[in-house]
Amino acid sequence: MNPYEIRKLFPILDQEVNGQPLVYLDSAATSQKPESVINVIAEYYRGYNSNVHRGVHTLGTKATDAYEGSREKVRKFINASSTEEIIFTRGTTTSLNTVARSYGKANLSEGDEIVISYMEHHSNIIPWQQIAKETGAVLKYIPLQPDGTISLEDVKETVTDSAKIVSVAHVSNVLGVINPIKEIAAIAHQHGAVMVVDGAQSTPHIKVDVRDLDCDFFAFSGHKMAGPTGIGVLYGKKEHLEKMEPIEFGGEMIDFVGLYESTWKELPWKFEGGTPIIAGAIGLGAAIDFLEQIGLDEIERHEHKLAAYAMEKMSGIEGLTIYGTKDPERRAGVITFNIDDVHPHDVATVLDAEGVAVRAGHHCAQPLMKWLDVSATARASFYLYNTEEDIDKLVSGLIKTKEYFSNVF
Ligand code: 7TS
Repeated sequence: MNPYEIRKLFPILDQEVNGQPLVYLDSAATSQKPESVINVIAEYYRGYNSNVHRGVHTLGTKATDAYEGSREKVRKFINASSTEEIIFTRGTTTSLNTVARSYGKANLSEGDEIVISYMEHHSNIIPWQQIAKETGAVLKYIPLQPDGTISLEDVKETVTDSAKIVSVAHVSNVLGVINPIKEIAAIAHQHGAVMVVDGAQSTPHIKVDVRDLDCDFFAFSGHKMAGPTGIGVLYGKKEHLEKMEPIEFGGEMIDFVGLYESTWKELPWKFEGGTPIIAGAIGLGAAIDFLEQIGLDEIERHEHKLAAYAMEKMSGIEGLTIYGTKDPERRAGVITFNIDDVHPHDVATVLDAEGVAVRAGHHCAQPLMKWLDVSATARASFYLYNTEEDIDKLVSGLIKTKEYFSNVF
């Protein structure tokens, strides 16, 4: 299927914004959803909405089968060994907080080191800052190369025997750079640290194999990969999850409740307190079906091609700076940029008038903004439904932006 055909499967894209056909270039914030995912969620609510894991009635059994069926789809999608290693959460943020609050709290003490990088999203910074404060652990940062990539030499220098946790994004939401997680995990393991991966921006775009990466934990969100909001995943190696305490207590996650003591269900349910995100998990399963039908390799190839095309066209615009590596093979479909003397919010506003949706701001990565020495940037991010025509509209919108602001001042 070519991107023009794929685009037709996303009903939201068939509309005009400000009198112009919508060009959606903000998929790193959240992706659009295909008709098939929307239908599967509606079918659940219309046909078999019921709570899971409780009753023996027919609707409840159907809902449980669909919910647990999605867990198996996730397992296969990331090549985990067992569904016991797949925990449904609200999203990447909740998944990373769970690792910090549960694994971190139990395994960190005074002087231990948590190693992250300068390119992390706030969701992979703040949980570690907080747990460092509580436990007396120290937060350390892997520096970046001038092109915004991570060098393994720097990882080797930063990760020492004091490191207990190394947590790095698989793909940066700002620079689009794909990090060498497998190699970083090997270094972490040499020093006895666990490897945590923020996969929010990789799972939608490139094939993820948690066993090949040999990471200990892997977090991602459904809404960035054609699925609904409010659902995400925490993968963890069974050997860790078995020893970890839940962080949410209540219904669903218990085995036995006494007056003063209680025991927990087995994996993965001990981490899923309360009525789970049933419609979300079923929708995520449908999103995985959809992405697998197109093929992750095909999606990745398409995005590399679009990124290369966009970078070539955009670098022809005088005064436009693209941040991060210029090698399209090392980046996913995210291009972050600024135009000299134009605030990124103004760039986004002029583009919006042209029907082109991009994001402007700090992209929840303020330490990276500091490293780039900017307060904000504009960001165009692509997905499987974007076309070269979309990039052409972005580029003509950027040229208009430049013209507009050079006439104003
Ligand atoms: N990690 C990365 C690398 C992200 O890009 C995001 C969201 C998160 C974690 C948090 O995911 P959540 O689903 O729990 O919110 N990134 C963005 C973004 O770039 N623009 O809006 C949200």
